[in-house]
Amino acid sequence: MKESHRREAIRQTLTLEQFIIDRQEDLPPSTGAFSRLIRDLSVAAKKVNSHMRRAGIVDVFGTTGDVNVQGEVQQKMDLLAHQEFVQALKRGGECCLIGSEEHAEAIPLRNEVGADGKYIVLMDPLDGSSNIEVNVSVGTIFSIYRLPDDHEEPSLKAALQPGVNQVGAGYVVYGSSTMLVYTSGFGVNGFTLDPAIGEFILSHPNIRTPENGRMYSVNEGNYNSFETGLKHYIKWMQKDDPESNRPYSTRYIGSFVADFHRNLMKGGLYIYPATEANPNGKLRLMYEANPLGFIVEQAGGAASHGSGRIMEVQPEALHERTPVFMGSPAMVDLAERFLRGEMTVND
Ligand code: AHM
Ligand code: MG
Repeated sequence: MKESHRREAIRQTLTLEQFIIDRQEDLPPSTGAFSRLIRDLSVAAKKVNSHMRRAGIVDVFGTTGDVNVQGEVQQKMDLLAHQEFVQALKRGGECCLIGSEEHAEAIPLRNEVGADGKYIVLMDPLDGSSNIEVNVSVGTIFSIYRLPDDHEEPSLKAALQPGVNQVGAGYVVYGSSTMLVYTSGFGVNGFTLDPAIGEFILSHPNIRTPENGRMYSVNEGNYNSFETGLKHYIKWMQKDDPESNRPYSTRYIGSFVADFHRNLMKGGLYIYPATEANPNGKLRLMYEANPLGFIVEQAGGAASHGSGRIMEVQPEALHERTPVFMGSPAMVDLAERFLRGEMTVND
């Protein structure tokens, strides 16, 4: 993205809402339902942001004392974020079914008065929440599907669609500024929250990720339980080779949205592979891998589970996990080659 395009976009003060309405007019026939859905999500994001900005002063730190469906300790902010998004989607009426990382079952909304929404929203309301207490960036991730025509009533089965069926996906990063980045399958655009007016403003139009990068993000503490091909790839990235700009740098925040956002903008590779503790990887297919996979592909990148495209996986359960290799396409391609044993550290 050219800096001059960015500056021009900011000068025009195009709000997220206006941007979506403009786009919608380009794509008739449209009922405006998708625009309203994104607006509802953005309102919830603003509310979560406002809780987060006061964390440390108000009582949102720490755990609820419960364990979520993943067996992870639930943070108070996880629950608060989940409640804000569910409430916004219920109120908005465009969503018929929610799947949330913080809730064991899919949540149907059709029983709500007057609700006849056509969209399914799957989300991780607050990713990386264990980082909040130490003031590290966290994020929200969402994935949007249509209720299939043959499912008049929203059910878990209707939600189990492969990522290629997504009609929208996005994330919010609560970082040094708060940004919402989304795609509806026509490129990727980023909006920065202007706290003075409480609006997301188009600040990063048409985001493209670099073809290659020299940063990789992985929890290297798990190195001993990585498969051999991955060990070779990591050692290869650490090797001295000025011609190919090696060694690369490791950057790992431990907050997927933040690591993903940096790599998207600067080029790089995010890896969460199978490990001994998590034989299918740790990240969730439906809440984390598919939406960020859709975004990275729309920005010119790639998302693989090690031997194929994440978005083509047919999910069998709402909370299922997948290994993740996503980012600059040249780096994802190399990862797959190392995993197939076609390359070794000596290449
Ligand atoms: P969460 O959804 O429960 O917050 O867990 C997902 C997080 C990601 O944000 C992050 O990339 C990963 O877990 C870090 O895991 P690890 O501490 O094993 O490296
Ligand atoms: Mg989470």
